[in-house]
Amino acid sequence: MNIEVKNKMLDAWIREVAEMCTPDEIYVCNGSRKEYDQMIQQLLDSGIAIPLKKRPNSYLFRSDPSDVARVEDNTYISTPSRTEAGPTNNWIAPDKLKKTMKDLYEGCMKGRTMYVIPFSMGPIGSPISKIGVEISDSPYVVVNMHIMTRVSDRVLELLGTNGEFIPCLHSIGAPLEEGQEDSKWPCAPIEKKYISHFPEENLIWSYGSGYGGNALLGKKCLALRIASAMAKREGWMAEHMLILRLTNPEGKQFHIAAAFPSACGKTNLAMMQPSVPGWKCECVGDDIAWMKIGPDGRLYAINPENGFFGVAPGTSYDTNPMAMDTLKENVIFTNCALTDEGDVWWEGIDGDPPKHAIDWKGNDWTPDSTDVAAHANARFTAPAAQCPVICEDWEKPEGVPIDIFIFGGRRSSVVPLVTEAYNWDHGVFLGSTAASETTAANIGAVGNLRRDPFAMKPFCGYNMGDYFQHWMEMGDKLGDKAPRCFYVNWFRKSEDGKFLWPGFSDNSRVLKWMCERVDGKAGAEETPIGLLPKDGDLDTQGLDTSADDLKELLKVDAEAWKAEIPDIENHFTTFGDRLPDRLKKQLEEFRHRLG
Ligand code: TSX
Ligand code: MN
Repeated sequence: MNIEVKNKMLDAWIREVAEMCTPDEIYVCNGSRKEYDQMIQQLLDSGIAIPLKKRPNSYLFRSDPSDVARVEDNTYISTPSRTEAGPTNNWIAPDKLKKTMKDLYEGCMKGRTMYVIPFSMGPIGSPISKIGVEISDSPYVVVNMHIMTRVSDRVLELLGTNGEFIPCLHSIGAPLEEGQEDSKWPCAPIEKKYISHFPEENLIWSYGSGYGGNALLGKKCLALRIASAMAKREGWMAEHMLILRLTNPEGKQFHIAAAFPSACGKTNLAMMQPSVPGWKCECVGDDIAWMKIGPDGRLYAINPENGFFGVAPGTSYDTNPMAMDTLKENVIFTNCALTDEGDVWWEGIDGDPPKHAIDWKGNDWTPDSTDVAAHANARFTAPAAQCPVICEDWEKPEGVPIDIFIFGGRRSSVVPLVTEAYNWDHGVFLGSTAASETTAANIGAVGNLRRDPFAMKPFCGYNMGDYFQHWMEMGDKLGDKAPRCFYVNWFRKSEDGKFLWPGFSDNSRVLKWMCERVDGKAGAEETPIGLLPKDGDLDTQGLDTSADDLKELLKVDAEAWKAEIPDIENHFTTFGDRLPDRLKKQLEEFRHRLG
């Protein structure tokens, strides 16, 4: 071990893990630039990292083709009873799961270095931040954690001798026998992959995968699954939400937190630049919001992350110019294609495809190839501070005051461009029934409706019925200081299959209406589904959408909504007696309004 660890719990845990996993060496990280450079050099020397000539200090990694995404079927919320995990989570009893995983962890770091990574989720020392320590045998995890979290020796100082931290144990599950040659992306087969959470003891155990949310345990595992369970117990919120600041021409600021399921362009919205003259938009975060009620009774949000771990395919100067400018240097790319000029490439990036490239599997690729060049879940890992429109207050320890919650989904029909909830309970109803049609990018048949309440289905660390109740109780505490709730759908299509709304920068028109609603300046019309902008309420100046298309975008078809009720009922039934009565009441009132 390279340093002496003063925190007693941490020191004991490191020794215990080392005894179980039997690594060749132990290295405690300090988060320095020098450490990052050394780790990268080691990854370059072993041929695992590929330097990119076109982007300073940027590297491409290729994962094993079997290890390309989060493994939801192997993800567990291990509470004493199955009911505490609820119907949306896989469950194995803690004793049984720990026994299985201890057998896997036995000797699993043989031939490797065990890295101890102390990190802070949120600005170091912020009252809303939490400290975690990840133990991992993957140097790829170390460099990604450097970007995505605040890895620092200051975290160890802050911990002192008795401070608390969230232990996150990770192994790729590929011990090296003496003389055995290592592969470029060692990992375990799918049946040995486990992403386990023990919310009762704030503990994370991950085994067998080196990819993304399976391995960078500060993100989905700590900041969402474990944090959501802590938030429930402690009276705050850990949400799968982007955070942005809108400033109107008079200089008034509005802070928005928005939850969307995958394939809705959350990162694009987080960095969106308004088309409405005089309005300014800045990014606070693109994925996770931790929110606490402040001394003034309002809800304050921080982004617990330090970087963006974004989907590369589809990202371009057209869809997200601010992300493209974030990616110019100091970036880790995973499973993108490599061009002959030494740059990365992916489907949907600007310009013509290269005549030749190396695809994400390391094979030759040309535009005639039947396979994609970049994997659909190829990623960039980039420092948030590099985003040209990062909000100057993004690291403010007390966070930013949230005025507006947005829920949404991807629907080709039925759901209008925007709806405002009548009140908090109605807003919780909209969040709890959020749904997206599946696209080619996510698994399952294309066009199926998938409910993803609050975009938290894969990320809620306890019974989702109780989570809905927690939302209700937060509303009670916030009272008239609660954020206003809205539901959006950028993806409604015309009968001939064309997107009705231009989206992207023009979404600022919808956000402007929301801000003006908060300010009491914009009108709205009562409909059975909620409040909608009526003629003239939405700023459509300079927009070339036809009046007919605008009408179609804001149409409420009561019959089509009535046809959705059985699916909502089914969805609610899955939560059994954990479904809050206040949501049952919302459904009854909705039914009644539809007539
Ligand atoms: O991210 C998207 N947003 C949010 C942007 C701030 N996307 C991409 C989704 C995949 C991740 C969108 N796609 C959006 C959107 O608002 N809207 C659409 C649908 C659409 C696609 C292309 C066009 C228009 C709408 N193009 C033209 O009309 C030229
Ligand atoms: Mn996410």
